Amino acid sequence: MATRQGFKMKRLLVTGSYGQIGTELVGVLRDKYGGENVIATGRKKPPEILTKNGPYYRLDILDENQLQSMLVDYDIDIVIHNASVLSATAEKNPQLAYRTNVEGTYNVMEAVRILGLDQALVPSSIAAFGPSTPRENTPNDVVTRPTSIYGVTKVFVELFGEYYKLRYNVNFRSLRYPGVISSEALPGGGVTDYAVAIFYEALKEKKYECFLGPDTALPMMYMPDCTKATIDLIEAPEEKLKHRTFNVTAFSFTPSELAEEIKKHIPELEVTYKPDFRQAIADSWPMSLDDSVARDEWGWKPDYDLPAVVKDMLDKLSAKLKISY
Ligand code: AKB
Repeated sequence: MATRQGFKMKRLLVTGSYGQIGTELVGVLRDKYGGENVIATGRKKPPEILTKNGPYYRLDILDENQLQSMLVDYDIDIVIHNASVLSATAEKNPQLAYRTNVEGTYNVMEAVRILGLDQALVPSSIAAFGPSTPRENTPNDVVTRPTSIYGVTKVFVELFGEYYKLRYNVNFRSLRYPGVISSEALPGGGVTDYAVAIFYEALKEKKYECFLGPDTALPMMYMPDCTKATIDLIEAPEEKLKHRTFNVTAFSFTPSELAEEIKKHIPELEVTYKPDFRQAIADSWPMSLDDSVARDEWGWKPDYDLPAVVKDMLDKLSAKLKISY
């Protein structure tokens, strides 16, 4: 087993690792903790990026015996439970969202409790908020009464994790991720997916039809900030944490503001708007977040602003798609 200065390196298991966040998070974790110390898992055949520097295993998060055996067999200390059905897909199949997001989280928390593991990090989302939450500069500790099934499952994650901390002293930690913009894996089934799709279409077609209206502001961040926030929270000293669940954000923008920023590089881009069922979900979420609790307790601070994200996304995707701009 890999050691650093004579100490056992932490071993981590990531569920849902082929998802938008997992795909990049696993690589960053492996750079930090060593390839063999980060076990990527999921239900599908993984992309090469997840198998080249470390192990990947098939794991069904609803199979609690398989989960517990794997945690024992690989001597895992920390579970990052990313497997989740996202907002738009969840709305189409609430029963699937319940099973994956609620029962999956139950299985993870139980395994961490029974086996006495060091930590469970289970992401939440801006979807935990709802129409009765103040939508501007939404505080960390405020009413959470979501109207989407995805949001309902994320409130469960937060409250169940915090209950396990209180009742069993399980080291539960959670981030309320905003929309995440990324160049490696496509997001799968969220309301904020437009903020990635628009880059592909801008490069390929020079036009994009957005499923949200032009003025729909949502909190967002770039993937390098998302992976940084995740690792910083995992590593935050326990004595500094007064909360277990944290708002994190980098900036907010509307589809038309994002389009304007992309047009600075691709002036021909034409964006049209045809809101669908995802609009109502977006309208129930915060427009901007107050993440001062994360900043105060564990030093959260994003590195990327919107112009930097747009430039970096266009550079990365134009190389990947072999389309110059
Ligand atoms: C989604 O749109 O469902 C996710 C999220 C904000 O949690 N990206």
